[in-house]
Amino acid sequence: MDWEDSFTLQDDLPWPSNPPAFKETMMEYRRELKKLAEKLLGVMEELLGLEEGRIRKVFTNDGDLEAFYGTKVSHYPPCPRPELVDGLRAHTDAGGLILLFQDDRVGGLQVLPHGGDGRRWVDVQPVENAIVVNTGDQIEVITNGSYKSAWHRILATRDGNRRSIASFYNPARMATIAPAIPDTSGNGAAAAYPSFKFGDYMEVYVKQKFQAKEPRFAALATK
Ligand SMILES: O=C(O)CCC(=O)C(=O)O
Repeated sequence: MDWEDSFTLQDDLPWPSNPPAFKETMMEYRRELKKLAEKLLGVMEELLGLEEGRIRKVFTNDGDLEAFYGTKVSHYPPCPRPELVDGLRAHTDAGGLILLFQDDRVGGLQVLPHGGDGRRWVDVQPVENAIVVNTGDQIEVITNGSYKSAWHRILATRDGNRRSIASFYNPARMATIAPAIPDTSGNGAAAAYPSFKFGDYMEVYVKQKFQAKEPRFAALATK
């Protein structure tokens, strides 16, 4: 259980009609964030030595499909017993690039840095007008582990209402995901990621979201 309420916005789903400016404002926000996500993917491609647009091509099966783009609006209300429950339990995100506009007053987001002992959570402090960039499991596969998906969680708090808006730029469900660059870890086959359809990955993810990601990759490798 998580101490969170949320709803998801997509262009082709019904939208709340109240307050009246909500839809127009959020549509514009989503448009701008989508442009930012595509720009950031371009920067990643350049840094990885991939041709321009390569990750987008993977997400869309070479332009035949539409990348998935959704926005999750969350509210973490005050919790009388925060020692018993998380706002949102630790997980990595399933998809591609996640752009998070988090509350600028009420904290709670923590990440588990790579290269640490794997147990020390670090606060992502609220910063006004900042967007937190997070990479999901599909970016880990496509980059062959160069960009690992980040473990994160939201702590429940006794005081304050935390709000956040997370925009998910993900592959199409029928897109085929596979590493697009060679493995540079030096671990050989042990570090290899499988190839699969994103929709098949999601079927495993919904059942195992709050567990280690490696068994999810392994489950897809045997399909
Ligand atoms: O609410 C947040 O700040 C992050 C939400 C999140 O991690 C998620 O929905 O996967």
